Amino acid sequence: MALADKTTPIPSRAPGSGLQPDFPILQRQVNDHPLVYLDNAASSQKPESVIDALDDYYRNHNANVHRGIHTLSQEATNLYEGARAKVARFIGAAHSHEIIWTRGTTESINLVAHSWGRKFLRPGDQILTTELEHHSNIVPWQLLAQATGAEFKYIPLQNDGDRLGPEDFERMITPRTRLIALTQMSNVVGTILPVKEIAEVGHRHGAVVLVDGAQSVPHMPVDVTDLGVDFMAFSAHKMLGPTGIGVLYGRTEILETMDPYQAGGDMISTVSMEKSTWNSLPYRFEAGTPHISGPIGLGAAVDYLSAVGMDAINQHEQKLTRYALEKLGHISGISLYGPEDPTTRGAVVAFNVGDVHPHDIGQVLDSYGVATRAGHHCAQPLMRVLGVGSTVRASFYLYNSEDDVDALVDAVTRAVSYFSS
Ligand code: 7TS
Repeated sequence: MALADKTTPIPSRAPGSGLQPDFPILQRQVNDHPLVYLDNAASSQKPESVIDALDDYYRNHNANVHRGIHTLSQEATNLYEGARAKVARFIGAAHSHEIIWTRGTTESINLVAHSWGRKFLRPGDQILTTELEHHSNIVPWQLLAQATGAEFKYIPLQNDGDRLGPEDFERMITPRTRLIALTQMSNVVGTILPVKEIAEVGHRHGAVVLVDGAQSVPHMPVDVTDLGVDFMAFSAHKMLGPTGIGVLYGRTEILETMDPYQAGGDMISTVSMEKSTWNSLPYRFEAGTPHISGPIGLGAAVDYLSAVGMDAINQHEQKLTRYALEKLGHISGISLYGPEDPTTRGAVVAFNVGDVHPHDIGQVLDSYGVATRAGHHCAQPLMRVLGVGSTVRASFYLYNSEDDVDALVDAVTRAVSYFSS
């Protein structure tokens, strides 16, 4: 059976430039320069092993899952469900059925807003979030509040370096707070929030706790059971996996109480023209033919990340972030945002230089092959706290090295001299 277990083990290696040969795209030239890919918070690159897993599925095992008794369908099902078990282990979930496949973080959060929120929230109930969030962890709750009469509340930031803690949630929580929705790591300033302590506050007051793990799960060890959270949402494409697939982790006891998200095939147990009943977990939330190759690719990504080791990845990224903050800090006129202590932030560095527009900086960086992102990063409330409309953002991953940081600093220095001349 378990075809998934036949995948070739990936030899363990240290993070850094030594991994770059595993990523075909990193061999590219961009604008006559070697590509320096520093837009990992938006999406990561894919190793050969992930590309191979997708290729192998379509070449050798392609069929619909859960419904055929023929060999291909059984192989596809084994690969697909094997990936669910891998992801469950990767995040410390107690059961595979607590892993629900979605299109990504955004859909995972919308699923909870729809299937849990619309069923359980009443007028006057409260949803509590923070000013640090990505739009995906703000707008679904605003819509839910409008639909149910619940109140949308958030913890404001005093400044961009604020590391919100349990005491901030303790101050804002009330007996009517039904949900706390917070990020584990900011996609703009990198702030890491102490989710375990915050979840403890939420639960003591009877609230359900949802964590946006889009930036944390790819970059640090995350154990949902140890953290004690009720929901965790994340996206495969930010952790070496394919686009179009993501995860909603949910605690069994809560998932069991929720209504389906979408209706159709696979999510039902019985259907008559009068009434339908729902399938067991996780299929109740997975209507229709799923994205079969997506989880298989994510499973291969999890194998790769595990072989390198999440602790090693996290330490490597902290080292790069410290180095980048120090070197960028020497550029005259630069404003760096976020916590100063690199141990309390992820590998994301947002900055502006004087009053040069971030898009202009980003374009010059691209002309040197350095890929960053410029914009509001889907975090407009946080931009207001920073007092800007947008920033440049460099974000690192396991295959980046100090040489990449040097290339960034060099290109920013050239951009600054270009715009000040
Ligand atoms: N939450 C956080 C913290 C994110 O960083 C993102 C994507 C999302 C949610 C949404 O994830 P999706 O996969 O559903 O789109 N962040 C970014 C970014 O920072 N730049 O591009 C996408």
